[in-house]
Amino acid sequence: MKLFGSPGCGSAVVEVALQLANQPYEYVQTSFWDQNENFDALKKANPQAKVPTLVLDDGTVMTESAAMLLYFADRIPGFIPSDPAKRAQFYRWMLFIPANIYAMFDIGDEPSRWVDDEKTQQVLKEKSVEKQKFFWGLIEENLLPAPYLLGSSMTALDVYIAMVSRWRPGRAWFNENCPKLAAAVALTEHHPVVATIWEKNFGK
Ligand SMILES: N[C@@H](CCC(=O)N[C@@H](CS)C(=O)NCC(=O)O)C(=O)O
Repeated sequence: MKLFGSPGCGSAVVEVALQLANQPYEYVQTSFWDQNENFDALKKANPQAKVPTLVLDDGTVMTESAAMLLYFADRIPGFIPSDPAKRAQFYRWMLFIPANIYAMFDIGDEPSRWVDDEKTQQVLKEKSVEKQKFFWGLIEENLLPAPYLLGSSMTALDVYIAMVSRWRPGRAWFNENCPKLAAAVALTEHHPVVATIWEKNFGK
């Protein structure tokens, strides 16, 4: 399998899933912001040219970080909760995050794609972060970690939140305003596979 990714991007979480599933893969580094010699191959596989993009052994192309996590999840013990009530929460937030929080980066990362005026671009970026804070607040209100987000084992949701919470509005805001989530994230980041991949993606 071939994973198109870039340090600090959504590919981080897919690397964790690939490694926990013992799935060998080739990491191909490139992105919109790092248009190196691999960028054309990324564009060919995914005309959106976004990372992560995963090309399976049979040539099937996958986009969407959450879809990739779910694709490998049934090969990783405990990665999807077995209790039906927890599973309902799991799927809810696994889709809520890309649909809402991650989607805001499409606006905030490159506001010039949306509006021409530079001042308006700055306002748009700020508004996208305000929205993200609101979305984080909803998750914080709804989950009661014990000690992981959905109980005693680390699920795909823990790893996903551990990654997305590294991005805007940033860890300082997250730790202060989402203390329950932050406690579970701290635990997840001690997992040896997560810690190794995080070091490569986010530094120490
Ligand atoms: N919905 C996609 C979003 C992927 C995405 O936006 N990736 C960012 C990097 S973290 C990207 O490649 N952005 C480049 C661009 O917007 O052109 C997912 O969940 O995988």
